[in-house]
Amino acid sequence: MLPDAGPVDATVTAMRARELGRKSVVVGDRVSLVGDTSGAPGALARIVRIAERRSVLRRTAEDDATTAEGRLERVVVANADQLVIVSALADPPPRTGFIDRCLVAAYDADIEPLLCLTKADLAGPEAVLGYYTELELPYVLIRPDSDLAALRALLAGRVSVLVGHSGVGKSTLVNRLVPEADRAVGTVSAIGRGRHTSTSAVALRLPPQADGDGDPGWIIDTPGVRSFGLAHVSAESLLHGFPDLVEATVDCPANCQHTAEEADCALDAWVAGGKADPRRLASYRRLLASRSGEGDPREPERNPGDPLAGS
Ligand SMILES: Nc1nc2c(ncn2[C@@H]2O[C@H](COP(=O)(O)OP(=O)(O)OP(=O)(O)O)[C@@H](O)[C@H]2O)c(=O)[nH]1
Ligand SMILES: [Mg+2]
Repeated sequence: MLPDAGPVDATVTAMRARELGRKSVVVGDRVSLVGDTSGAPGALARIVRIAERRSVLRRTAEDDATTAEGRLERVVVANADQLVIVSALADPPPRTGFIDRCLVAAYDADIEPLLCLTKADLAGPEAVLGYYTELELPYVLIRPDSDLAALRALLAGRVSVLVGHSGVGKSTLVNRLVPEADRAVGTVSAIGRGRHTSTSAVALRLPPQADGDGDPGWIIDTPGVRSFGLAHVSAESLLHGFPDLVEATVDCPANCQHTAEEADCALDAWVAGGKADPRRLASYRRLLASRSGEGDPREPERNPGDPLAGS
């Protein structure tokens, strides 16, 4: 918006101006427009400037920075304040390895995480929550008939982006939060994988809250992802996704890589002393290994103890 244009509350169709060069505009970007910003049918404006981004959530297709796919970095959204990690408790089953990856991405992008456990009518949250006991990770439980007031309060005043596997219920939730959103909702096939019903990210303004006139916030629905590649995150930053482990590493020898092969890595004693869950250390080391090409690429995000797909 140009300074002299004044505020306009309309849905405006705009195209990228040539002067933007190769810079891409992503969902969540704040942009300056020129031309017809009336929002009238057929009106077309031009995007001439992208404002500096407050946060950038990225992912790579794969973990491997040595391959073309792995280096292909996608900006998922700009300017998000909160990463809502959506995981179904069943159908498809939760994958703590995937949640761990999202946590790494959130801390790396300086976006606050919120764990959103859907399909609580199908299975209980105990196993997933038990795994994150030491993290003080905020969470909400969603079932088809659940009251969304607590979630609305957590979304108020912020830009939140939903991420999760296909079929976990992101669009279903968006439709409940924003009744006029009309996001397409899919079915989950017998093997527990959704069919990627949503194909692009969309930001929607949340309706005003019943009890106040504050900013209700924005919610961004995204297409389901199979994995959350972290090739763009340095090995050191990976650890920030594991705040329950990070404290231990002050006792590590210089240049400790924190892998299972490091004889004196302080993380082993930390876990043996009951300071953190051994499954979290295993997950961290699995992530480290996947980035050096040693992990199992077929199931990068399943941790032992997660329920098995289809069983
Ligand atoms: N039992 C149960 N089913 C749910 C719940 N939430 C969503 N579903 C169902 O799960 C299926 C998939 O929901 P979607 O909202 O399309 O999932 P999505 O995460 O948007 O999937 P993609 O767009 O492919 O990423 C639909 O059949 C929903 O009706 C829930 O809380 N309980
Ligand atoms: Mg969807």
